[in-house]
Amino acid sequence: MKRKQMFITLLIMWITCAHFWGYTYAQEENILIQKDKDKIKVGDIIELKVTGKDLKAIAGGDISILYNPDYFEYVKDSFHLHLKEEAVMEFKKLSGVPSSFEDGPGSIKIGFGMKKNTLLLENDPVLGSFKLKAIKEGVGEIKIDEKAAFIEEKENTYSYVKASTSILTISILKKEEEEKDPCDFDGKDGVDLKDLIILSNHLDTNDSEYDLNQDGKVDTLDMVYLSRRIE
Ligand SMILES: [Ca+2]
Ligand SMILES: [Ca+2]
Repeated sequence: MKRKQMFITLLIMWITCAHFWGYTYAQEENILIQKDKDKIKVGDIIELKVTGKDLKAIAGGDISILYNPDYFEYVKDSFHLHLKEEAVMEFKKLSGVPSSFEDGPGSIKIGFGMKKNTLLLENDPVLGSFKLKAIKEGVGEIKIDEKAAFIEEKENTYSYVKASTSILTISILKKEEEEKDPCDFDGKDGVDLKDLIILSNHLDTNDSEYDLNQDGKVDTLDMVYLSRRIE
């Protein structure tokens, strides 16, 4: 009986520890996605920078960055690997590679391997950057794929190191309606002579749209009011 109890206690301890380490591991970020703006509006373009964090002996990577295509549109050809071209093979640039190496809807792929005789990645290298255009009001999320990994090299053996980062949320505000100038009746070319002519055709009425000084009638005062605002 005692042995059984001890076994159960050890089992519980093991599970607790495993859970604890698993949790700590998942929290440890080794990749960062940073945005260049805190607030954006629909139609704005945001630039995102992808950086490694505390990397050690990294010889490559297979990382998909995911964004919600309801909120963001990828700015075509905006992804750039920041690692020196002569030091790295960027897999999606090779012709004839399967589509799993290419960007997909809602995903940007960073697949690379360091070339022979180049230094392995250490510390906090900038890996790349890309741009997204906000297309819908709300909160958009950018994260990395669960399977994202760096590849570590140790004495000519290669192993996956899970890449992890917290989810980046971006608030997208409604596009501000441009305030219409009350003197710009036709809504084009700002306030100009054409608007004055439109106004002149409403003289001696009480149409509030043309009563610029809001005195209840459209007359010469309104003509002068508008004249003073022609650029
Ligand atoms: Ca106008
Ligand atoms: Ca008036």
